[in-house]
Amino acid sequence: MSDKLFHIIAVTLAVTLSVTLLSNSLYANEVSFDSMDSNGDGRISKDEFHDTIVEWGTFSDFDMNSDGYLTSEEFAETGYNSGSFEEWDVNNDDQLDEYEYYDGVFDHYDENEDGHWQRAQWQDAGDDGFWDI
Ligand SMILES: [Ca+2]
Ligand SMILES: [Ca+2]
Ligand SMILES: [Ca+2]
Repeated sequence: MSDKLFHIIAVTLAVTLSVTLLSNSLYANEVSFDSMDSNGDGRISKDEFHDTIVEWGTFSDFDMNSDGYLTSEEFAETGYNSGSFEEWDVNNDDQLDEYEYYDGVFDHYDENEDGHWQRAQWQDAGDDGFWDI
């Protein structure tokens, strides 16, 4: 193998490797349990969830007319049980604001109702595609 060819192969491998590492770390920053658990106690409180999720903004994906609220029609697109809409609409104005929506999502997966997500509950949200943002 010529030195030049070897050089080209080495550079190609190095670039491929760094792109792979970079994309993995970006992915990890966006959706890892640990990055969300900002106080590192091994569980995610509702506040920790809110702090991160508001920045990611999955809400806006469903707020089709971008008025800051989900109607029952917009909510139907989220894939959650349509019966949840009234339950999540805490102030009964027939629409969900961002906090009502995220509170509803959080409580939906907080199956042991301790106000925190353990790792398995975070994973359940992932299994439902919640982190596919
Ligand atoms: Ca925590
Ligand atoms: Ca809307
Ligand atoms: Ca409401």
